[in-house]
Amino acid sequence: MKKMTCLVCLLLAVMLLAACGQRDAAVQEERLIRVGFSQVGSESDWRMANTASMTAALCEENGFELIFDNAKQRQENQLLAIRNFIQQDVDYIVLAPIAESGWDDVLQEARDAKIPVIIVDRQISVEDKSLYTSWVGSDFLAEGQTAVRWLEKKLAEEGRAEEPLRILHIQGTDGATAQIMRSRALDEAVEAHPEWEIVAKLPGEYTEAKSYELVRDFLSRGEEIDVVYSENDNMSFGAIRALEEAGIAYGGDGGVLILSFDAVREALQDCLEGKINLCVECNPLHGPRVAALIQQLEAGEQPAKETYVDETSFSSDTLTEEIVRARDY
Ligand code: GZL
Ligand code: ZN
Repeated sequence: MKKMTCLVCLLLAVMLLAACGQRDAAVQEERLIRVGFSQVGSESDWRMANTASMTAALCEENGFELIFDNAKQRQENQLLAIRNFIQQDVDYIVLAPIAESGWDDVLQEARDAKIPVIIVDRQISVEDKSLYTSWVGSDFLAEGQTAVRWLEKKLAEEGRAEEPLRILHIQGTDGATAQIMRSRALDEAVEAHPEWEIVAKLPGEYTEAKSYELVRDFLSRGEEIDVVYSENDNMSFGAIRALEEAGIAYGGDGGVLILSFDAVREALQDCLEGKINLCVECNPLHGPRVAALIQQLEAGEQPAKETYVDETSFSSDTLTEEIVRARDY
């Protein structure tokens, strides 16, 4: 009898262990990867598209629990968000940095807490590059060079090469990689073309409202311009509003040439209608790449340190209705 009782106990114990194992596996299965994402803000159409892409990819169905923070274009809010993520002991921190500098201390705190950090979009400049695991974003210098090459070609086609050229430069948020590099491309071009002149650099902070105010005030001084080099589409929309109010022709033949960055749908529509001459694409759809990077890390793999996204450009002679309609942002 005694033997029988021991056998039944043994059987029960084995069944119990198996059940726990399954439960653990199920729990393991269900355990979501907790990601804290610090986003710059909601300053532009591009930024909204980037947020949509990130939140769609880092969703529960894909195995993630996303903790999202909108820093409203203030770095101190991003530092606070990252410290909160560390307090909450997330599995990963994703940072879309507003500017390149100021991250060394907070990323050291993340490393002390053994939380890997992934950077998206703009870059960061830190003493120790091992403070972040990986970066996904654009080659902003190449974007700027695309715009400059297009301008040189346009001027040559119009027989205006080597003629004096007055450029109004509307810059994005100071210290953002997109601003630094798109500006560098223009500055290098002005170096190469002594007949080109940047008549003003306006700090548009990537917003339509700020750009409109600055361009309106600039134009009220009566200075003539030939080109607007605008470091994102929303600032181009603001500049266009100011040009229209001042009764200055733009976009088409003989008007002020408008070069813009991001290539969001509204800008492509303006390009199709001959209001914007060139839209240089900046791809905001980083969500799937970041999700894949995290899955690689979960699988114990070492992802690439830097991943550049593919980008192109559009001008009124290459754009079609279909391209604009197909644009999902
Ligand atoms: C570029 C991104 C810039 C966009 C702007 O990757 O950082 O910030 O060009 C956005 O539209 O505000
Ligand atoms: Zn020249």
